[in-house]
Amino acid sequence: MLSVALAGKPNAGKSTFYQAATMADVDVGNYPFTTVDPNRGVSYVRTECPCLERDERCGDEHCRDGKRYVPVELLDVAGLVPGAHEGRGLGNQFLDELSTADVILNVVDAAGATDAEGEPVEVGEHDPVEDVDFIEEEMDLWLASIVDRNWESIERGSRSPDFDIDEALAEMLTGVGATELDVARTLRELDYPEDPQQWTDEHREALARDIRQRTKPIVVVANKADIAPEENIERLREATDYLVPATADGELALRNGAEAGIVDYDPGDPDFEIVGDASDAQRQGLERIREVMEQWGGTGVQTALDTAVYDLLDMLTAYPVQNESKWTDGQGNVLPDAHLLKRGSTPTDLAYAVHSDIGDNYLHAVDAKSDMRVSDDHELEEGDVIKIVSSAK
Ligand SMILES: Nc1nc2c(ncn2[C@@H]2O[C@H](COP(=O)(O)OP(=O)(O)OP(=O)(O)O)[C@@H](O)[C@H]2O)c(=O)[nH]1
Ligand SMILES: [Mg+2]
Repeated sequence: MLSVALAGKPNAGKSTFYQAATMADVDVGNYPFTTVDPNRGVSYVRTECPCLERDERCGDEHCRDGKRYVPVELLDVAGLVPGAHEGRGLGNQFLDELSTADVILNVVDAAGATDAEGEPVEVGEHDPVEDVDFIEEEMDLWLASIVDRNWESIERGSRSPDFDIDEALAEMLTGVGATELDVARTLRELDYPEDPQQWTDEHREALARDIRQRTKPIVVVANKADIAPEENIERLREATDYLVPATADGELALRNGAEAGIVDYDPGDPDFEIVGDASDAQRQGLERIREVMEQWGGTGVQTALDTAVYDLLDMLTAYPVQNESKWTDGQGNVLPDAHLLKRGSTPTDLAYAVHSDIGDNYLHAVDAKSDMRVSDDHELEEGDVIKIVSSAK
């Protein structure tokens, strides 16, 4: 499963975000290092279900009236402070836990109500833009330290006659979540000596930085938008490529409210409706959340996940079926599976995502929307429904 990790300084709202996005019970507190052991759970990205193109909704458990929720793993780890790569705070342990992540959500306290170490201060006292840069910096230095630690063994390996520097680096870096393709692309960009003895610290840092950008891209979540000065959010937007204003607290209240039957709200909706009995205090709280949602187009929690997966990682959703006219699996379930694939993926890639046997024995594919056979190099599109014909038993 695709893995999204929440990173950020302590007390920024990572666990609140996690709780809202997974509905799991975790510790939340207004002090640094509330979270020590990582939380790992299932959350969802939201897209339009292909069943919207048909007369009837598919009725799948992950589809609510055409709003399709596709599972991803969500990881919530301890807060990160400056110097974490050298072990400050809960540094190293935290960073190692990010190895499996495909994309990072850097949760920032946009209100500036916590200092660099996560201690509470007055709203606006801390500049949240600093929290954007230091996370990248810490992650780069962490990767650089892993490269450093492994360098001796690479040097040792270079004495063997069939030593290949590209292979040696690929072996080391796949350990932190890079694919062979990532490493190949990084090495193509960099200018570096063949002999590991001639590498300088700068070479190693450049390698680490490039691999980090490729394997751990970052969306910045401007959290606590409900109390943040608007100017902070605008400056954050200028300082980063992917920014999503959010109120994790607000999302949590809405999900709890939906569960209790007080509000009608699906994650990612731009608004909600009060449908049950709510006390005056609850109503007031909900109306406050509505104001924030009106300003930013929603609570931002779902948008942050969607931005990370669909925009930054550039993925699409494809739906394998066995029956191309009914869009069902062997048991008659309509659109039972949704797979996230990189844009540019082909039906063969989808076949492998379903099962390696299906991939190995792939024969051809049929686009179930047009009922036409598609070529092997056909690039899948968002919402494609595909029947894979394979000789696998
Ligand atoms: N106003 C406001 N407060 C929030 C929001 N999200 C979280 N908080 C508060 O921020 C504080 C920290 O929340 P946590 O979720 O524990 O933060 P964390 O980043 O997991 O903290 P550590 O585990 O210590 O690193 C708590 O008091 C939350 O209630 C939000 O959207 N708005
Ligand atoms: Mg936490």
